[in-house]
Amino acid sequence: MNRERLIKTLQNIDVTDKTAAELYREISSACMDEILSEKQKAPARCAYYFSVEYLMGRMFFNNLLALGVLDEAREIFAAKGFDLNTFEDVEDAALGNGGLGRLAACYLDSAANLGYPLNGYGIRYRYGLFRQKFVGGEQVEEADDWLKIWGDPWSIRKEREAREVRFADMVVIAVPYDMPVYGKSVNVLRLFQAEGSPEAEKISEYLYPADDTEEGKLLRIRQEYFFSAAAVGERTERYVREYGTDFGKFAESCVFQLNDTHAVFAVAEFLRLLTKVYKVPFGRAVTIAKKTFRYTNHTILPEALERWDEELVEKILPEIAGILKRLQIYAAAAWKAEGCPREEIVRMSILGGGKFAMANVAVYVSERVNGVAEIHTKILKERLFSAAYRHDPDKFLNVTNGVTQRRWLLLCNEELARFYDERLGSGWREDLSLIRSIDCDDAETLAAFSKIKAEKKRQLAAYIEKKEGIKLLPDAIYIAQVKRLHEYKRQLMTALAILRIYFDLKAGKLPDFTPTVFIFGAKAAGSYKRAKEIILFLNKIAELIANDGEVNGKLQVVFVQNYDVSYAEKIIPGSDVSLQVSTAGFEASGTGNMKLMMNGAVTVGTMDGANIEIVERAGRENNYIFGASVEEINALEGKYDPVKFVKTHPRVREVTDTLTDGTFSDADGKLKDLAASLFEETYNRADHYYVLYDLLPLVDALLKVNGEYRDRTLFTGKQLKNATRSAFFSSDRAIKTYAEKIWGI
Ligand code: 26V
Repeated sequence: MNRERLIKTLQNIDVTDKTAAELYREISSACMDEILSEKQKAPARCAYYFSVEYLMGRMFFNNLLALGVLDEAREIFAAKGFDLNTFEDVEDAALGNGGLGRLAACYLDSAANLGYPLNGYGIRYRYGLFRQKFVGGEQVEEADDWLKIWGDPWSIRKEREAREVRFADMVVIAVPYDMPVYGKSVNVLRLFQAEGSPEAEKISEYLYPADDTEEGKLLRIRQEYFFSAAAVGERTERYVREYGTDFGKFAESCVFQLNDTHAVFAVAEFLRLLTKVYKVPFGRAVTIAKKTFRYTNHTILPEALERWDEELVEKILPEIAGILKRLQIYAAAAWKAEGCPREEIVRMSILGGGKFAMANVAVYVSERVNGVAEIHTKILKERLFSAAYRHDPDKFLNVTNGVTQRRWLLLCNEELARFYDERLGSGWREDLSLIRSIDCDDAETLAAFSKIKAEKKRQLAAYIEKKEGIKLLPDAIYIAQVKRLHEYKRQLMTALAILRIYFDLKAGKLPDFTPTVFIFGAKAAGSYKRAKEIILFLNKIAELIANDGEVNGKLQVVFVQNYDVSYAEKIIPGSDVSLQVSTAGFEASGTGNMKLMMNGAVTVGTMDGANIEIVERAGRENNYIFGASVEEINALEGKYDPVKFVKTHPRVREVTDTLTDGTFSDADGKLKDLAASLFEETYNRADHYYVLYDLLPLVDALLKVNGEYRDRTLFTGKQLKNATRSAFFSSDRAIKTYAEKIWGI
């Protein structure tokens, strides 16, 4: 890439009479030309990341930053009378729904920036995660037509590399779209689009189509096999062209990383190609697969662990079903020969109760299996995969997640980046661990940091006013809970805590209360009724408080619409406090917690996921840990009765009563259903996630924050300590660990 040439091209772009979209495409394609001019020699060994989700967000600013032309481009176009910030309206590439997909994007960013050969495989969905609006406080979903206005100048269609993927009832064309990931190396995210017939096109139409019907399940299986088979097909073909059909060196040339179980059909497809097409004996093919695959688990929630009906797979992929059954027989024989107890063999089984256990396939075939935070990996070893762990302990390891500081600090918080530049020079931009040396007790440093936080809060307030038409309270504490909406993440607990504070304020029990704004951002899966009810409840609380002249100068709740990567880039730098309140044991890691820490928010959180490692590094005294630990939660099992619990805890009872006592209008019983989730056995035990049990400790933690915030020096010091101790949570560290300990690249 030739920086001077690119600058010259940018200078020569004429802005007159062009729409923003035209300019966007012109500038982007000038950058693409430079990126693609880079001649790369193919490395001897590559890692491939298999993921159904990539939450890339906006590529424009990220790529200009990576090319080292962002600041100059801003100036060049400003001089022509065009503000590059116009492109803040560009649609996110939201081909994912949460942490799993954003992690994939952070990892691609880090690998390219560190020069590791890591390429991604996935699906080019026609529509990304739905766009969210609120109507009468309820979530309404709209199709995310992400290509409509701005197009996709950051990918190239590779027509000639299209390939066929065969199902029993249809042949689908997988057309690759390559998105270069620019850094020290130029890697590729290759997304396949399904074509060939209207039926075929459905496969890459939507991310996570509802799978509550047989038709929906079949579509999901098709999606998973579609991209896995296209990817494995091209890798094996490429290998055969270079090395022939022996496959003895296959695992030396590539390693396949399974991001959760969504690409586990790649294992079966790999075995199918080797045995059926290239005539490799089954046992030898399994041995090669075992050196090729790696698996990362991202959740222990039983409902999220994929188990596909044998019958369904049989119906559209008979050969694949056959291979998986053969693998079950092969693995069971091996386990038996090695003296595994029967009970353990059952627990590790690939096929059981008429279903394929995709996680068990992944664990069996992978050379390495990892969890995404210390506590999560411990749970994998002791509970979810305990049989496999006993059988093969060396297979398991932890790699705590990380986030890229290029997007989550340099791009979204230029002010903080400059603060580090002024004190450390620019070396920290390459080696984030250098920020640890900032003196957090120095008065001038604290004042400078405090000014930055205030400025980011002001920017956030302006953004929310523009987007939502809501003015945030000025000079308030900004507390953010931004993440997927799920019962285990306990947004409902925060809602009840806010009501508790609201009642106490009204009763005059909190005379010194510093004005506080709670900012929520979350999408609820379209079919997840309860999650949608929680959104509605929070919106009703927001309205109740906003209309109450007694408290609306002290307390405010804002639930922003359509939370996405770009919204996160505003909320995260502008928040004082990060809410990470999942039931201990349920949040595998969390990554929003890391982004908020990196931007100097203190954590109000439970001892769950990466929160544990965050407070270990930032100091428990600089954060607000509350609630039951994993051990306490385990000990409560079978003993906790929320109905009895509220009888002895009137301060809890008072707020849960609002769900049923007419405080809020609830003609269709949506809030009543939330009460049922807490007090009745429905699809889960009553209060399955211990919302009521941890509620008052959360209120106490929030009030402690509120009190300590008044000592501005003390509180700013805590924030700065969090920011400057966040280097461990860089995805650069995580990717180095994957490269060294898992991939060998
Ligand atoms: C998926 C589903 C789909 C069916 C309904 C319930 C449900 C619940 C959870 C999930 C999540 C699947 C995997 C996932 O996104 N895990 C997230 O991965 C992040 C990156 O490792 C991690 O930080 C989050 O803690 C973890 O939830």
